[in-house]
Amino acid sequence: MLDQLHALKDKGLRELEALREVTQLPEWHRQYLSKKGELTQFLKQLGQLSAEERPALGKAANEVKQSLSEQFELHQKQLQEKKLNEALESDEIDVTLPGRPAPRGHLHPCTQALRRIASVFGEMGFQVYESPEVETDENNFQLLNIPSYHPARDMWDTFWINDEVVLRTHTSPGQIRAMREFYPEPIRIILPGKVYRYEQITPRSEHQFYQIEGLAVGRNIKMTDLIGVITEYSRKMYGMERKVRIRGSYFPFTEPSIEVDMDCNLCDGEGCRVCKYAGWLEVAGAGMVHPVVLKNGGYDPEEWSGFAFGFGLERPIMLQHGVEDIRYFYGNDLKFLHQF
Ligand code: FA5
Repeated sequence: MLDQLHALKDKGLRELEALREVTQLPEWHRQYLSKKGELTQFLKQLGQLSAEERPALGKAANEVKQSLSEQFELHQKQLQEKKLNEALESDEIDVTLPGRPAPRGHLHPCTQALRRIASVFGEMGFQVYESPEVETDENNFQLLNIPSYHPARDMWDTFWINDEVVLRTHTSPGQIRAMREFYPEPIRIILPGKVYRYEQITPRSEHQFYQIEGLAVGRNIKMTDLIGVITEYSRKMYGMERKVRIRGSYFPFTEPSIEVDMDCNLCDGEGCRVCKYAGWLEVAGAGMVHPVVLKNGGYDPEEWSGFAFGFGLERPIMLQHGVEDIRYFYGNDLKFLHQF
């Protein structure tokens, strides 16, 4: 019987070696190692042996079973590897090559700054309010105390859609929309967005740029509140070392009016093209909301007061990052944009 057993082993191994395809393996396994396989059938005969013969033959049979199982797994692994290699060689797509990295974009420097600004003002309790870029002459000018004959219109000439509709020249018309929407509640909002001007393009002036309007309306709001908010904002945004200068100014929709300048770090105050050789760059207009504008928004100026400001977005970024020409922001040059 021992001879029979060894013959079974030799036959199994020989046949296993001869197999060339993975698909042939289950049949071999069924024939030799399954419950109905030849080895199991052989083991069943052990019961007929005498008690002396049985242990030696049982042991030998188990060794054969183990050997066949090991060889089966080894051969299976080899055939699977062979199949994979053949597939890789014959296939046009090599799945083992590293993938092409997808280039990751990032936010435009203006969008990054807008988000940061919204968060800094958010900490001071200001909500973001959005208003349209295409505006009526009435909102953009008339209700802001700029009638059709007013000389201030020259400063803010823009692109006209028709006689009554313009691309807004500033974010200030949003003040009227917000007041009419929020009345009679107090207001604390910022209005970020694009504005358009009929403008001579220079290193510091574009014909389209971003502004961030701010508006606070309430009882007892004073100029000192405005200056406090602007100072806090500049420090949080640009650091304590940035100098801010406040000058008296004029806007038809604020009274009194101020302008806010930042020291020019492009030239360290020496004077350059961007700051027009002044050492300071004008970054915002502001003031106390004019009583006529409050009234146009629905608020009684005897009871209510408010402040408003309008920042340009690009100029402070120019100062912060040493950008020498505002045109870079809209030139779509990736060499510029990748730096932010
Ligand atoms: C205004 O637009 C007023 N609406 C601001 C305001 C709001 C005053 C609320 C009072 C109350 P001004 O035209 O100065 O003001 O523009 C405000 C800021 O926009 C400027 O300080 C400057 O930083 C920026 N700015 C103006 N023109 C340009 C331009 N052509 N290119 C880039 N930035 C500009």
